[in-house]
Amino acid sequence: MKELRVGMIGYGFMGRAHSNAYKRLTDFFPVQHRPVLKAVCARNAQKAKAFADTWGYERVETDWRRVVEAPDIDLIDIGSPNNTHRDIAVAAAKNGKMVVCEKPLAMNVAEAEEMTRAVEEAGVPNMVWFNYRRVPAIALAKQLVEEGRIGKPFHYRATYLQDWTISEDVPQGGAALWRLDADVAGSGVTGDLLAHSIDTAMWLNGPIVEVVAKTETFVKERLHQVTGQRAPVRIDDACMFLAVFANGSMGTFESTRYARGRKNFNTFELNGADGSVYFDLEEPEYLQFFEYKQLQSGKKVESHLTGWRKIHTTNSEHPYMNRYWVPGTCIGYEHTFLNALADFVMGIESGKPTQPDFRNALQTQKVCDAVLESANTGKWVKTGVTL
Ligand code: SOE
Repeated sequence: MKELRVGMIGYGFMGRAHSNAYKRLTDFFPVQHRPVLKAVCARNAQKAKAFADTWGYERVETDWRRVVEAPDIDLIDIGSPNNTHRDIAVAAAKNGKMVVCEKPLAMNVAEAEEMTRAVEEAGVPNMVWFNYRRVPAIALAKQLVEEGRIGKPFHYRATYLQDWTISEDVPQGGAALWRLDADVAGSGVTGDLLAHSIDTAMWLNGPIVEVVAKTETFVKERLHQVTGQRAPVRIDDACMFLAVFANGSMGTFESTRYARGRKNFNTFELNGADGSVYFDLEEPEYLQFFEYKQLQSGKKVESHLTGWRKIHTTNSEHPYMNRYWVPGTCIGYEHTFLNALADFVMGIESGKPTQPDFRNALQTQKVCDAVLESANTGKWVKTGVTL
């Protein structure tokens, strides 16, 4: 077994999700690399120490530069806020480290391009943690598309709804709430939630070539946790956009943090000539599939039996499930990160890099930027996606 020595930047929600994946990797997947949790880095030494003690990191750093330059680290994991991604990724690549980065890849396309150039010039393995691709039901949807079971696609429909910022008393900025601060997050729901929807959509249905969007900021001013002052809110609280795919199909995307009762409601439906698939993260182990058949072995199908199938994706033949438990038992949110890490490590070992890498995630960034530009201008915007 080779060691995969990890330097983790950030200790929040994603630091935990990724750390869990490193710790469980070799328990579930037959890989040749054993992750070693070398260092965790955060500006707050006390919090980083508590994190290191909980998750088993060997040491704590407060300056990320020391981690990306450390000779005993192979892989830099960027789980810190969005405005730190570019500098850390570029420096890590220059130091010859592998880089795995939380989504969205960057604050904007210019940064994402610089990061992509840096990892490609350095020739280092890289990945963006778009974890929902690794939900077995979503990976099964991809398989059905590739098997030609959806046929010519017409419509793609995605929603990503949450409700945690409805109260005007929620501050912006600082620990846990940097997602509301445009200077740190880059955007609101577009980069945070729609980036997931766009990544899934383009994975299943190909490039999005043109968009028109509308955004809204419902609460115009919030207390800023860092400055202690009330300040204008500059992120998009909600975003809806229409999309045209390169294959000629049409898409609608809706995201908000103001859908009372919706905590992490991430759904999509793809409708084609021969079938449709529907997924809802509130029922994560199910993929719904409608198969349209007129003739079967020359005989008319029994049309009174046609209908949606709700496939419980927990059998060993379903994506990733042969690594886990017996049929009928399900896996959870944390396993999507474990599956992503396993794909990344198997990609290094096989020499066939896993997706989405930085170049692939750059395409999602292009769509996000086009959506925000369209929301500003009110016009259709070409994305320039080159998948
Ligand atoms: C935001 O609330 C958030 O934590 C996103 O940042 C994650 O990417 C998403 O998966 C869950 O919601």
